[in-house]
Amino acid sequence: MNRYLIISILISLLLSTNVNAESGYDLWLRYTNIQEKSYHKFASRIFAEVCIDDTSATAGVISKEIAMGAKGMAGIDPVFSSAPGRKVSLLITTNPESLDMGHDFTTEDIGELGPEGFEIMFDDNKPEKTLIVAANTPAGALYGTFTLLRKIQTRTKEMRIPESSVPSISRRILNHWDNLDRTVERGYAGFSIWDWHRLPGYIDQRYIDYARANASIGINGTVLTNVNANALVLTAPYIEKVKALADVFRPYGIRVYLTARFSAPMEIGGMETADPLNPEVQQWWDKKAREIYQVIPDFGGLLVKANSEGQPGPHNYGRSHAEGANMLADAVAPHGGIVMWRAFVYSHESPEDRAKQANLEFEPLDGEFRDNVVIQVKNGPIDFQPREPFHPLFGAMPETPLALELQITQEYLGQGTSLAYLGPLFQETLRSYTYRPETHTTVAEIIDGTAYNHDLSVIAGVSNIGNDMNWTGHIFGQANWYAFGRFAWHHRLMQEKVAEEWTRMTFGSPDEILEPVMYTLLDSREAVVNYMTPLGLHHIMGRGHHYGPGPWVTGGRADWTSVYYHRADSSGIGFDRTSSGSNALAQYAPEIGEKWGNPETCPDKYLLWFHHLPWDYEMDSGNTLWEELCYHYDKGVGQVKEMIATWEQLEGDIDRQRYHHVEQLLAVQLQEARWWKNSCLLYFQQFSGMPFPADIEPVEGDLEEYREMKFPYAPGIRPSW
Ligand code: GCW
Repeated sequence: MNRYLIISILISLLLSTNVNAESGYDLWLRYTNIQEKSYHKFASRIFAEVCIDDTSATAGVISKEIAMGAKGMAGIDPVFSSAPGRKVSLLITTNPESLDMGHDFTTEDIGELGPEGFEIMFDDNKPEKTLIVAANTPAGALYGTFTLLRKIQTRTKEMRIPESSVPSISRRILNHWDNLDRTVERGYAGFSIWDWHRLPGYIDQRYIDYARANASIGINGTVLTNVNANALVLTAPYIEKVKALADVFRPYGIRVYLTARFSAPMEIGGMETADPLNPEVQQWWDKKAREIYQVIPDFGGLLVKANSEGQPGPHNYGRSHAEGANMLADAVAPHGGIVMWRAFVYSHESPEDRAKQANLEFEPLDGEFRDNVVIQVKNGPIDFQPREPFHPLFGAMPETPLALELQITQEYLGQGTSLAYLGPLFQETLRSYTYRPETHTTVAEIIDGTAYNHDLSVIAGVSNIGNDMNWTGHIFGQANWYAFGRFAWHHRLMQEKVAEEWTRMTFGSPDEILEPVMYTLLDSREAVVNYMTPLGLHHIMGRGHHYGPGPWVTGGRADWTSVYYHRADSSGIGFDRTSSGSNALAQYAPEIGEKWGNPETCPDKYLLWFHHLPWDYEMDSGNTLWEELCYHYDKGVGQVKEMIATWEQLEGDIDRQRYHHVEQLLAVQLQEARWWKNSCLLYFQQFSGMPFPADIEPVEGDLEEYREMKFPYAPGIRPSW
């Protein structure tokens, strides 16, 4: 063998044993070498001499990021300076007024960029065009820098590099459902990344990488703890640990928030009550807030789940949610903090349809909340299903800022084994028309504050992050973290664009990679809807762990059973939420009620959410409802088969490690899709009494066996379940 061959084999061996390179740890921030000559040349020129006209800690983050990007993508080490004036190729400045641009860039524009926006532009005045990233603050400059790096990573043409951007929503927050013992409720990517035991002394590199990843997509807040809260996190030793994290995150523009257990004054304060109208309880919270802010001056505020699923709250003392929220709001207000009070409140003791309960509880309180309270509402009225209509609270509380809570972790969409890109789900929710106050008002405009003129705007995503090497368990789960951040920053983005960005950054740009990965992403959520809960079915997953199908689940709390939601019987299937049923539809604007209230005009995707219809109901397609249901389940399985075939085209084009990871998980997903289809169709057939269409993949298996399957060690659940 010749010498050169041996050396090149050795080099490739060395490269392939670099664990981080292909484990997925680097997420979308891979900065791989640019192959295309023109882009390579452009990157080399831009990153040659970089001036960062800012002295904050964030400037250090910016220069490190640029150094990494320049080295990785163009193979160069930039020359950095901090004094503007001399000739540079890239100027990053937080003093935009000092620029002598002489063209359309004015101080006025800069004013409009606010505290987080940025502008990227070429200074045409200089012969060798300088690229400028200008912002009013270090955070704005950081977002501009990441945007520039993304543009180069995604091979945006030079002429399309200029951009001016301001976030649509001001607080873009991850919600971690992480417990202090490091288990993660509904977490499918290992244990919590917060190593509470070793904090504050030990700063895990993960914290820094986490902050970097979030900043790169504009996330500016993180609630560290589970909404099913543990009061201990509010004690002094934990506040010190939280401070250590806050210090790491600050230069990345990220603030920390915590969940507040409503009964904390009793659990850690030795008090007899947590009644929000009791002056001593109020004083306890005031003092607690002072203590937190003394240690963490930019602490974001508190997130609260009260009087829901066993959590304590103001109802325990006969007080309203407004009285509870306002007490906490008053405690944090002097320090600039906010309270995010969740609307996910329902009780099995109430005879009302669970889908109606949040509106019944919160609508009457509109106008009673303090200015620094935001009501955090899940995207739909039940619970993060593969598909739900938007929550009827959006548009129903004009006096109160409402936050949108999305679930990034795939509790109900296949958990850690399934590929389901949630961009379409996020987009569908954000763009839903509420008809309040105007015909064209969307959910996005309710939450960004423009519809009803609110300053406070919040979007939250329940995190899918854990200590797995690749962060999210399934590598494609990273796309959902990415998509949440991108939509939070700019809620009018197209989910296809987000998918393309993520794909190019994660796997590279050549067409032979881009097209198949995009195809797989874009079809995946609808595939899951089809094989789990088509035509508006919902909440028919396994009890407690929510893993796999469980349409037969009955007994115990009615609103935690499947039969409560699908209502299948010999007369038909679906939940009648029209005026002849629970009338949940009346909580929407009349235009929506009219359209969705009639099965002829209700979109198929919501049909069984709002209607109980006979098995032989004739669908638009000409099929009976039963046939249509069978075809949807079958289609879902077919879509997973196609995803597999598409993925197989990538063998050899994607590194072995990530290829094989996805290949194996897709095989599991296919088994799960068939399991869903077979068990649901066998179960529902008992009621329809109708045959399966001859042209679907045969329905196999034994219903009894499916019912008997147990998963005592499914991840993400509380030991008490
Ligand atoms: O989706 C349900 C989950 C619970 C969760 C709850 C909530 C944190 O099954 O695990 O509790 O919602 O959002 O509060």
